Amino acid sequence: MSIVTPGFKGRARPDPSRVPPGQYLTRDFPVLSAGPTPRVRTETWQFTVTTEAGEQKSWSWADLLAMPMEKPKVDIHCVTQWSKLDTTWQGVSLDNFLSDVDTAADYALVSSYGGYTTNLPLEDLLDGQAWIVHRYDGEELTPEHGGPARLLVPHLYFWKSAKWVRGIQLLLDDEPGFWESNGYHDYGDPWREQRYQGS
Ligand SMILES: Nc1nc2c(c(=O)[nH]1)N[C@H]1C(S)=C(S)[C@@H](COP(=O)(O)O)O[C@H]1N2
Ligand SMILES: [Mo]
Repeated sequence: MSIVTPGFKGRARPDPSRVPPGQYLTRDFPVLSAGPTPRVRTETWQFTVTTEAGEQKSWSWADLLAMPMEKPKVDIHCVTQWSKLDTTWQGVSLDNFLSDVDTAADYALVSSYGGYTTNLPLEDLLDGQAWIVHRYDGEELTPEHGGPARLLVPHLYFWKSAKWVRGIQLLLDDEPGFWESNGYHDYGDPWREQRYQGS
């Protein structure tokens, strides 16, 4: 008996249940940054949630490390068409930061050290769908990939996963972030190929 893999040509064949349309699989981890990598020290790192009323709540690095840790294993999909399966992270679910916040907001604008921003509906950050992660593949998250900590929202294109995350502004009205102001789709669902505005 022989094991035959039809059509195998040395490149991982995309499994359509795991890999969204128009994506290919990669084993390495490309770095995509719109500007220089900011060097953020954990001693001064803060993560701040600001409500539409201007109320703020901040967490230090020590606060973050004391929160319930999860180890999400997720598939990620970049709009430039690479996908990576079963990536392993460690961090804190956004539910821990947002559940006690008094807000009527439907939208969130995430901001990063270095000035990057990205927007998404608040509900996409809740119910175990998003994390602040500080470890990748069993190691500290490197600065190139967003260390000391980044957002991870794997069900949307990876540009929504802000590196060097600094805070979240809760908003009553949607406000486009950096790429969303430059032609990328407002929502960015990889399964519906929402790459660019109008798609
Ligand atoms: N702060 C910040 N976050 C960012 C970006 C960026 O330029 N700045 N690029 C986004 C894009 S387009 C992608 S595909 C992913 C890339 O993450 P990686 O470099 O770890 O692969 O980060 C996203 N988060
Ligand atoms: Mo991207």
